[in-house]
Amino acid sequence: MGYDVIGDVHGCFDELHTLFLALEYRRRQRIYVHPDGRVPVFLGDITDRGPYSVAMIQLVYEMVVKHQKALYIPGNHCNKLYRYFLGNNVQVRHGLETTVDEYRNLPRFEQQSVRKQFMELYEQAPLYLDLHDANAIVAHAGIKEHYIGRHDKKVRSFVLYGDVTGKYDADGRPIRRDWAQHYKGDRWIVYGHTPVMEPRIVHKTINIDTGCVFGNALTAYRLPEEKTVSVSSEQPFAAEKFQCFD
Ligand SMILES: [Mn+2]
Repeated sequence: MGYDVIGDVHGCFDELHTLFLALEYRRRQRIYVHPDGRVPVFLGDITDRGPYSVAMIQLVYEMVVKHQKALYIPGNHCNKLYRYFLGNNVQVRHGLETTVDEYRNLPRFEQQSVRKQFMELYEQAPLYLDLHDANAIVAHAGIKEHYIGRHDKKVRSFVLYGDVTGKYDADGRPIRRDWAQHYKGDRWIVYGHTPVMEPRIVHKTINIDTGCVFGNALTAYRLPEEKTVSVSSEQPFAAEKFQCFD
């Protein structure tokens, strides 16, 4: 089976459309399908910050739940949106405000349908994916080798938020440990979550969050080919959002 793992979309529906065409998918009614039956994998954070979060929910729901032509795992933004839809008292900031704005501007019947679709998508999603036939694990913020197979609280927090220290830098961003440096496994770990200017390969890990919503690019990682495909972002560039590694 061929997989196309797609980095954090964050509501950048137009760039996703362009990426699907670059990957030779075709639009069939409201979804995208590949003539060779390749499977798109969304690695979380499909909404927030970008212009079309509601359209992203509808598309991913259709592809994953309704037509079962794609796979999806949640990111931290998905987790927060889910808690918002549950009625929990979450802070509507850090990008969630754009999704909530779009949602509140929908007619009531459409609000109900979008909320129901997202909750169903989220509830059916595994925490991370083991793509056996591609020898790869897909997890939103990555995963340590000895966490694979586990689903406890510690692993759950790691795959959603990454290897955070609980401390913040001068700009208020969480300080993270670089878990990828210590990865020694032979399976690919495909992840996103931390925006980088170029796909970042360390051992057999690859970060494909190339910060589309911050004006850089949207990236897919193709397996088993081990090839990245990127398309340019149409969003304004925000250099300060990108992580630099030495
Ligand atoms: Mn994230």
